[in-house]
Amino acid sequence: MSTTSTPDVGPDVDAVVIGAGFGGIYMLHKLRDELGLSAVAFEKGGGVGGTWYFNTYPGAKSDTEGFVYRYSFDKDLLQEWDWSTRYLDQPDVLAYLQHVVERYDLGRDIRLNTEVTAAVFDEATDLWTVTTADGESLTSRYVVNALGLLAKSNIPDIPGRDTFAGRAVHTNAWPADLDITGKRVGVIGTGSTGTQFIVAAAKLAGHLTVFQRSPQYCVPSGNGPVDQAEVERTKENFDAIWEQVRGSVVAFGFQESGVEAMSVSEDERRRVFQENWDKGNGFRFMFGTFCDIATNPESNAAAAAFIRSKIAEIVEDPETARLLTPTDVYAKRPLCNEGYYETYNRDNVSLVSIKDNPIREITPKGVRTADGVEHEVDVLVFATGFDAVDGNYRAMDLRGRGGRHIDEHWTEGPTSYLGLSKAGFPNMFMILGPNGPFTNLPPSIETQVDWIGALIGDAERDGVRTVEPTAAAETGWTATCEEIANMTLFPQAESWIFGANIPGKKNAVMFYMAGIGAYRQKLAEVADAGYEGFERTRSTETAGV
Ligand code: FAD
Ligand code: NA7
Repeated sequence: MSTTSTPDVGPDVDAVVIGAGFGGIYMLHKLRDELGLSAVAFEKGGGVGGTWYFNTYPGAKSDTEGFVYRYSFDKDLLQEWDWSTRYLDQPDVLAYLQHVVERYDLGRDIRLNTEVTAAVFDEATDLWTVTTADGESLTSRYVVNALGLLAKSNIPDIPGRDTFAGRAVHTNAWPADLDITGKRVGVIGTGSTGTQFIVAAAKLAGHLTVFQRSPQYCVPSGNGPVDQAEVERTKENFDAIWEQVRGSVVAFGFQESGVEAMSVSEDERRRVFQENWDKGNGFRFMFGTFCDIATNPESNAAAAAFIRSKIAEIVEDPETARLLTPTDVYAKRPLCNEGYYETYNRDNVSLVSIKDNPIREITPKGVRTADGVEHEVDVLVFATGFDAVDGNYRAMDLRGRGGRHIDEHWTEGPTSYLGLSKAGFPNMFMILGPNGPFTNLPPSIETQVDWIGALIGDAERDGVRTVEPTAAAETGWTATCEEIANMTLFPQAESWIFGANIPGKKNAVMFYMAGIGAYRQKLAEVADAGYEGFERTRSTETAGV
């Protein structure tokens, strides 16, 4: 550890947290209530909850089963908070997060409606200056970004977009006063959000027109009511459940399979696929059936063929079935839903394949496709996803050492050390930063918050002035993530996981795909080795501590 003799200018607060979703809420609690630091969180939304504050579109819900889509750090809260459906509807998750904020009285240190526009590190003082959209600035020793990895909306720049005379909305900014009952609704996008919206909107809209770019592999979610007896049984088992989750791969609360798909007979494969189709859940279908669906092309093709056979069985109109049937690799974030393909059997739903018949323009009345047809709608919904992972970082004037903007560091795509720190950005941390784990996210968020909290706690105890990863450590972690990702089939599918959904975005590995268990082990090893890969400085004033 080196020492510096920079002057000790007092900060306004010890720590700033940016964002008040699952990540920011727990981070604020950790810093303030467990580490005893002064901390403030800035949130650009008008309420806490992040994803669950903004995504209020019809059908919005978790696709992780509710019993593991929550925090695990508070055992009393686990026993107190009930659920009544297998997946959590958006209002339920929002109410839960609001409850957590109230439970720990975090609201007094959360500034809502406050967007951070800049966070700049000053090498003379070793402090961050954080500036908000209303021009206010404050200094802090630590900055933790909890900006969300699926939080910066992607709204494609389709010609005529601004001429539409009806309501045009992105699902991540659903207006409270928008009721689609009886209306003519168009939706662009058939990802996780789009499929949720389509199933729900079909039951409300007068007519629903789906503009589909890519057909999707979607399995049933198995959603339905959960009775109180099952809730109580789960509560009794929570210790074992969380232990399993933390040691697993995808952290979805089921045991991943250890069996290779091609090691069993075709009949047995079909039986296992059917069994998991009946149980429901996208991650279960991809990781709970066989261990190599996401890695072995032959196994992947078998799973894909099974789903295709289901589409053929379910969808009544052969041409609609053909358009809904994917032919590519099954390697996007796996989708699940209740009755997605069945929805296309409804009279009030029509499908337009914009791969074959592209959107030419948006008109005042609706959407015109290449065949000249103008699809008239009252409401046009962009379920077009997010500038994922690094989008919200680049949106800020975020500068580390030497005044270098984060974009200058991330010319080849976003990188990090361990998904939570960045070389050249001292005392700055990230929750769900680039190359963090690809899992059910709350357990990974908790893992990162706990680890960052321990690192900051140790730094405080040891009189550390700055802590940041070395460039070599970051390069090593990036190489590890690339190596692991390239062992999977995910890079072969065009999706947000690698940035392929944003025109002009550099395709890059953005996740650590070895699972939460391996990730937690790596974090433990780094900490046990005295925060291997991190450089720490101490001020002369505290050097003797
Ligand atoms: P977020 O909840 O995105 O919060 C980030 C916050 O930072 C936002 O409130 C944002 O306003 C704020 N912010 C960003 N930039 C600034 C700034 N410059 N200044 C001030 N504030 C800022 N994950 C799962 O694991 N399972 C699921 O079932 C699941 N379902 C999902 C369903 C939907 C519809 C969506 C969109 C995502 C889903 N996700 C799911 C991913 C989900 O985002 C995470 O599970 C989790 O909610 C992320 O929490 P977070 O705090 O990291 O980010
Ligand atoms: P996704 O998964 O990125 O899906 C976005 C959808 O929008 C997808 O079907 C895209 O087509 C489509 N899209 C995107 N841009 C365009 C343009 N320009 N034209 C037509 N269609 C377009 O985002 P989601 O919100 O559904 O899900 C993101 C995550 O959030 C999800 O995994 C959950 O964790 C919650 P494509 O299929 O790429 O051809």
